[in-house]
Amino acid sequence: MSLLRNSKLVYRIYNFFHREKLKQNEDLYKKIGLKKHYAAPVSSADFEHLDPSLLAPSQEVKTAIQTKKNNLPKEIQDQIKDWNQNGFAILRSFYSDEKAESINEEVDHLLDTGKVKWRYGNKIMFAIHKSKMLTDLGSNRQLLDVLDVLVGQPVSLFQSINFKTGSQQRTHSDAIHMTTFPFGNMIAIWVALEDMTLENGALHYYPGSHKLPYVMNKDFDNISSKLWLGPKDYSDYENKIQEVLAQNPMEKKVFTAKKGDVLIWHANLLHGGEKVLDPKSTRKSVVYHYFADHSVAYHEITERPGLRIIQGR
Ligand SMILES: O=C(O)CCC(=O)C(=O)O
Repeated sequence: MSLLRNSKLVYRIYNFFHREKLKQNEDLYKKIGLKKHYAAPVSSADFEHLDPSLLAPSQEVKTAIQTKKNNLPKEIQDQIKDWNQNGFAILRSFYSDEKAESINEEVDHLLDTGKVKWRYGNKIMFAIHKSKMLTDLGSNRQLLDVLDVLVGQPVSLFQSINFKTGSQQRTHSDAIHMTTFPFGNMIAIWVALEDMTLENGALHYYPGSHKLPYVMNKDFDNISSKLWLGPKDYSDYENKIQEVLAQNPMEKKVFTAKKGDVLIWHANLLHGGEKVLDPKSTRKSVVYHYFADHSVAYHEITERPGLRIIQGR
């Protein structure tokens, strides 16, 4: 990591000028009695002494969520019924082939017109800020209802990542990138925009792994100081996850999805991208991440508060 990227001060100055986007956190800090400036670095260490029930959904919210659940089509209720045990759910053919194709055309258009750019090699980050079509795909009414039901409270779209080739990302939990207090109030969906094969770097995941303890900075000795982020690299985190899996052997599943299928995963479900065996293959997909509205949102590894831009519906 470069010196600038490792400096807490740089992030703090940036955050200072984005108070509007940090308003949810600011209000929630007050509610839970956390004495912290809205622009200040924040990490799991800040919440260790706090009771998660401080931000538990009210009875009114619980009742509204139960009503939503009862109103979901029977087919979807069946598809999500093992969520608590598995930490994932698959909605087959949730989007039509035509919808997936229109998104692929939109992504090409965004790239051709320079509205979005590749980041970190093969990712398009936050295309939702440039495309209503992509925002709408991730804010589909029925989908949001399902996510609200799974998290147990209303969630809003936060971020999108588009891929045209396999990510080949090593196994991780999103909770190291997008974290909440209380834990578990982030949820993600992954949409197949074409058929997946064993050659084009399909997504993999470990059913039940969401029940493993969250791996946070302190768990791989990534301890920050007042001015600097912790000294470890992201690969140290990935190595730690391999250690956790060696100590807790689990079945790995590879999602050979069909175009239009959706995989939903829990904030702490371990997942990643398989090796791309055919270098000429494409693997078009989009991931969306959502935060519960009534949770503090932050990025554990960079200790930044979550700048929430999209209010969801
Ligand atoms: O699409 C993939 O292969 C992995 C994506 C992923 O792990 C993520 O966005 O968290």
